[in-house]
Amino acid sequence: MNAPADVSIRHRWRLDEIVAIHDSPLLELIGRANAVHRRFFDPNEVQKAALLSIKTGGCPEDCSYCPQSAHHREVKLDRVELMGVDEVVAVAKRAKAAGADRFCMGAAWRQAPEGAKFDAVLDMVRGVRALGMEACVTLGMLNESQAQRLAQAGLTAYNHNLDTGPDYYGEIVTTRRYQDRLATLAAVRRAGIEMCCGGIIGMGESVRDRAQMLQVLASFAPHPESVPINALVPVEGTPLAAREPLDPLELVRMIAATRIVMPSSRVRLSAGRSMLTREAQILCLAAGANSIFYGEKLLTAPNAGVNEDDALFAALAARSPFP
Ligand code: SAM
Ligand code: DTB
Ligand code: SF4
Repeated sequence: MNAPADVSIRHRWRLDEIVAIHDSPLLELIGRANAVHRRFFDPNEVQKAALLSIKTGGCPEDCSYCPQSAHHREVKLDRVELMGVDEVVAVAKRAKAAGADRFCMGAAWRQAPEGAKFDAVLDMVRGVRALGMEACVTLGMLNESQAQRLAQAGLTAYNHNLDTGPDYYGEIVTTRRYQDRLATLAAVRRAGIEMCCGGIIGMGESVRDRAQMLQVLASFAPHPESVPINALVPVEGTPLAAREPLDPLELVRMIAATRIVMPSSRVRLSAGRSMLTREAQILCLAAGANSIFYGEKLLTAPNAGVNEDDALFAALAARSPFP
C-alpha cells in the first residue's frame, strides 16, 4: 500500500523525537499509533508465527537474559543437539494445521556452523517453504556465503535482534559487539532476505536506550520487514532473573513507538505474552502490533497457551448480531 501524504517512511529520526513520542500522553500515543497502523495494514489481521528451538542450550555467548547461555550454569535446561530435518518439518506441518502461517526456527549458536549442520538447516528451510509457509531462522552470526545459501534455499526472513540500544548493549552482552550484529544484518540484506530485527525491554535499560534501539532500527533502508518486541522473560539462573516484572503499559508504549517510527513493518508482540492479560494484549494490538508467537512454548520458556490464544482471537472476531 502506498504511504499517504501525512505518514512518510523516515530513516533519520532524532532521539529526542522518539523519546517524545514514547512518552506522550498514553491515549494520544495509542490513537496515533493505531491511525498509522490502519494506513498500512488491515487492523483485523494478526499474523500467527510458530516458534521451534531446533538446537537448545550450550551457547558460548553470555547474553545475560538468555537461559541458553553456557555461562549461566544455574539455569535448569537440558541441552539438545540439532534436531533432524524430518522431525522439524513434521512440527511445521502441525503448526500450519493449527493456523500458523510463518515458522521460525531458533538455534543456540554464536554463529551458524558450516558442513552437515548448515546443510540440514537448509533442508529444514526448503521443507518449511514446501508446506507453503514463510520460513524464518535465527542461527547467530552469518557470513556472506551462508546468507546467500539461505536465500537460495528460499528463506523468507532472518531473525537477528539488536536487543537494546548501543549504549546499554555492553551491560547485557560482553562476548560480541553491536557492530557484529550490524555486520550479520548487512549480509542478510545483501542476500535479499527479509530482516526480522528487534529487541527486549525490561532489562533495566532507560527509555532513551529503547529509543536508541528504535533509532538504529529505523535507520535501515528499507526498515526491517518485521520487528519483534520482547518483554524480558526473567529465567531463574540467569543474571536478569530478579528483574521486576515489566509494567504491561511499558510494552504498550514501546509497541506504539515502534509502529509510529516504522509504519510499514510487521511489529511482533513476542516473548512475555504469558505475563499479560487478554486485555493488555489487546491494547498492544490496538497500539500497532500485528503478529504474535503462537504455540505453548517459545524457544525454552512457556508462551501464552493455545487455549488462551484461541480465546483471544475469539474476542477479536466480529460478533454475530443474531447469536
Ligand atoms: N543465538 C541466536 C541469537 O542470539 O541471535 C538466536 C537465538 S536467541 C535465543 C534469539 C533472541 O531471543 C535473542 O536475540 C533475544 O532477543 C530473545 N530472547 C532470548 N532470551 C530471552 C528472554 N529471556 N526474554 C526475552 N527475549 C529473549
Ligand atoms: C525473538 O525476538 N523472540 C523469540 C525469537 N525471536 C527467536 C525468542 C524468545 C525467546 C524467549 C526465551 C526462551 O524461550 O528461551
Ligand atoms: Fe546464545 Fe542467542 Fe542466547 Fe545469546 S541469545 S546466549 S547468542 S542463544
